[in-house]
This record gives sequence, C-alpha cells and structure tokens, in this order.
Amino acid sequence: MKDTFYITTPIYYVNDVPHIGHAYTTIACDALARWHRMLGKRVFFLTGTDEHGEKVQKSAAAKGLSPRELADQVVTNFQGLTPALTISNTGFIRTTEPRHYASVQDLFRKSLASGDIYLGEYEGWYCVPDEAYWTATQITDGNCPTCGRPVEKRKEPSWFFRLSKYQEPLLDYYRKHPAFIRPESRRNEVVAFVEGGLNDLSVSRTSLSWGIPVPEAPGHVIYVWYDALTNYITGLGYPSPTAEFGTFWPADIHMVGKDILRFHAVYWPAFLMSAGVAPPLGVFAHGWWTVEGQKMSKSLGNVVDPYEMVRKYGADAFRYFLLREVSFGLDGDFSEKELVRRANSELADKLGNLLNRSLGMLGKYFAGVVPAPGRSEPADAVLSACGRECAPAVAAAMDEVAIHKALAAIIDLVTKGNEYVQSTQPWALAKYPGKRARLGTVLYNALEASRVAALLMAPFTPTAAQKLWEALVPGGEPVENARIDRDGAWGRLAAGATLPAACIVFPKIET
Ligand code: ME8
Repeated sequence: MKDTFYITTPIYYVNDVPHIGHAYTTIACDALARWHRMLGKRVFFLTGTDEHGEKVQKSAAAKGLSPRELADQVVTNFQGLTPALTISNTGFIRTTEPRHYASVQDLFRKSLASGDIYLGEYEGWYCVPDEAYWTATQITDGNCPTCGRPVEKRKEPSWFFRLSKYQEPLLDYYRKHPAFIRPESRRNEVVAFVEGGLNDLSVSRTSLSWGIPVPEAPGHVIYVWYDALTNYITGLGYPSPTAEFGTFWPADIHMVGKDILRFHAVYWPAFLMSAGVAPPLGVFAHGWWTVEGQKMSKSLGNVVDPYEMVRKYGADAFRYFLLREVSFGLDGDFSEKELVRRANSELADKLGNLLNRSLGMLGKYFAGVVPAPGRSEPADAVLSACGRECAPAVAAAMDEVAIHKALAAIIDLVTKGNEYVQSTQPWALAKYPGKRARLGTVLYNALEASRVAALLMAPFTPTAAQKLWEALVPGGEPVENARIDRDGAWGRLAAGATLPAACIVFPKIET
C-alpha cells in the first residue's frame, strides 16, 4: 500500500461567496483525507482560491474595487469554511501568491522550451462566465455549450499550447490507468471527447491584465485555467525541490464537479506531460445539487449558504446529509426537510440511541463498568459478524470513492445493534440474577457495535464521532489518531473501563 495520499479540491473563484457546491466538494475531500489518515498514511489535503481572470476582474469592477481588493475580501469566506465545516486541509493556496507566479511561469517556460507553446492568433467564441473559448461547431444557437449563456466572438494574438500533439499520449494514459477518471461513465465521456480530436489551446490573453504575465512576452497574461490548474503543484512547493513535492506528487485524487472535468482530465495532464512532470493518478467528478427540485441560482434566490446550514443544524448533520443522501458521483437534490429527517432518523435514532441506551443500562446494571463478554449466542454472532465486516466494507467503499456506501455500511451496523438490543432484551435479563453473565455479554456487544461505528464515523462527522469515542474509550487518544486496521477490529472495547451514564451527541432537531 502506498503510504501517502494527496487530495485536492478545485480552487474556488473569488467572484462570489461559498455555496453548497463548494461545501460539498470540500466536505467530500475532507472525509477522504481523514479516512486515509486513519489508514496510517501521510496525507496532504489542499484547497484554495482562484483569483485571476476576467470573471474576477469584472466582478471587482462592478463593485468599484480592484481585483486584489475583491479577492482579499472574499477569500476570508472560503478560508472560514475550514473551521465552520471542520475541514482538515493541510494547505490553502491563493493564486495571487508570489509562490504561485513562480510555479506557473516555470511550468509555462518548460513547455515553451519543448516547443509545445508557440505564438499565433486566436479567433473564437468566448464564454466570459466560464472563461472558455469554443469553436463555431461547439456552440449552440450562439450560447455556451456547458452553461447556456451567450458567447462573444473574439480575436487576439495568443500563445498556443500544442494540445493536438497529446491526443495519443492522453488516450494511452487513460488506457494504462483505467481508474484515472472516475466514475466510469464520465471516463467514457472524456475518452470520446479526446478521440474526437484535440485543437491546440489558446493559453494567453492580451485582452485582460489581471493574471500572471507570460514570461518574456509583455502584454500577455496566462490563461486563467492554465494558471488555476497549476495550483495543485504550487501547493506542494513546485518548482522548488521541496520534500512535499517529492513526497506527495502525483496527486491521488483531484476532486472536481462534473462541469470542470475536461480541464482536469484533458488539459492538465497534457500540460504536465509537456513539461516533463508526472500527470495526476486520479480525477473524480462528482454530481451537482439542485435545491428542492430546482437549479440553484441567485435569481431564484435559492442558493444554499453553508454557514447558515451549520448555524441551523451543526456541521456534522450537514456533512452527513451531503455525503449520505446521493450516490457519490451522481446528482442530488438538497432539501432542509430531508436533512432534518435523515439526521433525526439515522444519527439521533440509530447511532445516538444505540450508544445512549447501552450506556444507560450499563450505568444502571453495572455501575458503568464494562463487563467482560461471556459465551457467544447466535444473536451475538450475527452482530459481531456485521461488526467485523464493517471496517473492511467501509474500506472497500472508500477505495472506490463510494462515500455513500461507506455510510450505508455504518448505518447498517447500528441498525443491527439496535435490533440486537431489541431482541435480546437486556432489561428483561436484568430481572434474573442467574442471567447476569448473559446481560453483561449483551451490553458489551451493544457498546462494542457503538465503538466500531464511532470509529468509522470519524471521517464523516468528526466532532460527534470524537464525543462518542470519548464516551467509549475514556482517556484514550483522539479518534482521529485511531487506526482502522487496529481499532476497527471487533472486541477491542476494554472490559473494566468505567463509562459515563449518557452521551447525547445528536439531539433531535426540532422543526
Ligand atoms: O470552477 N452542486 O470554481 P467555482 C455541486 N475556479 N457542485 C457545484 C454546484 C452545485 N450546484 N455548483 C458549482 C471553478 N459546483 C474554478 C475551478 S480548479 C483548478 C478551478 C462546483 O468556484 C463546481 O462543479 O466556479 C466546481 O467543482 C466547484 O463548485 C467550484 O466552482
């Protein structure tokens, strides 16, 4: 097993405030980063902001600010997501930092030197909001094929990247790395796009000034996507031969929304190949959220503010809902009603309840001291088998970035835990002194199922998982320092430990 893991979010445009889409990508990456740490790997987790380009320049002008002033204001909203959503990123990059200028210019120079970047003239249809040029055949009725907004005809001298040369190398890379683009359906889309032929790509602009200058070419700034994609290596210290770059590159997962997959799976590996840098190992494209059945948009006034969700429901419930509600990779629909329903029925009534009722009975019947389990009966074997299979099931799911399946496996364990308590009826056993050993075994197993669930929930609902963990492993290491292979094994709950009588981690959300 590779002992390092490098995961990135897209860098977010500072022309607007964070919304559910930003929160979603960042939360998914955080769950993966935390998971891989708990496998014992060294993890680098990068996020940041995309601060150059026409979009930011225009937004700033509309507010009477310089682009840098706008970026300095808005960046704090994105940096604030880290504490608000309990994100464990190890780096934050702003594309306006000097280290990033050095990195982008270095990469650009390498492709100039290899002859893959040359001077020409660009004419095409430009979508300002997406910062993308399209050919006449790609646009539909004068509109951008991805966002549907009107495009404008533009002509300017430009440096070009010889993308056409990389058609075969890219197809070859996709063939040799079948997991490079996930999910599978998206991979097929990208392969078909590249098989359709690649045009050289305009990678500089003279029509705007808010960007990184093309080396030795006054008046040209580097195309914002070339600039933005390079953040993934700048964040590790490129081009300095830093330990981070040597250790963590190539990235394991660039997590992106489905709309920006092409930039990551086609352009980015080609830029890197041209400069003699290894391409990333994986790009995962997740789906999009609608809000109560409608496309999210400012004009509809239905933009979901992650800060507001955290204020209302807490970060854990919000994280849980986003990761549990949809098959990771597909589109989903956000509704607060569903969020509350899931948080109440799964986090409060299943996960929280299993621990609480078990702790309550432990306090009542054993003065809070965990009994040693005795002989196993068939009902115990069903629960312990589920408990034993849970960590491997979560591991398999996380391996294929099926985050929803990981959560389903954990909820399945606590559901079985509650059914176990229901069927073994410890309160009835407590009436007979002769059944004390059996009572002890039942409570041990119920608590052990909670312990395994608490451990496995740590990547997804970190704050709540820590509280559950503290109740079950008093005085132990924080759950984020636990190891899945060691602590995920069934039967590690310490007999003889004294546990609290209650632990309310998920109070019911009142509506
Ligand atoms: O694209 N549901 O930045 P960005 C889910 N700067 N995800 C959504 C969404 C929705 N309704 N709306 C948007 C950029 N997103 C570039 C990236 S990376 C080198 C440069 C996602 O702030 C979208 O898919 O416009 C994208 O992944 C992310 O939000 C950032 O969007």
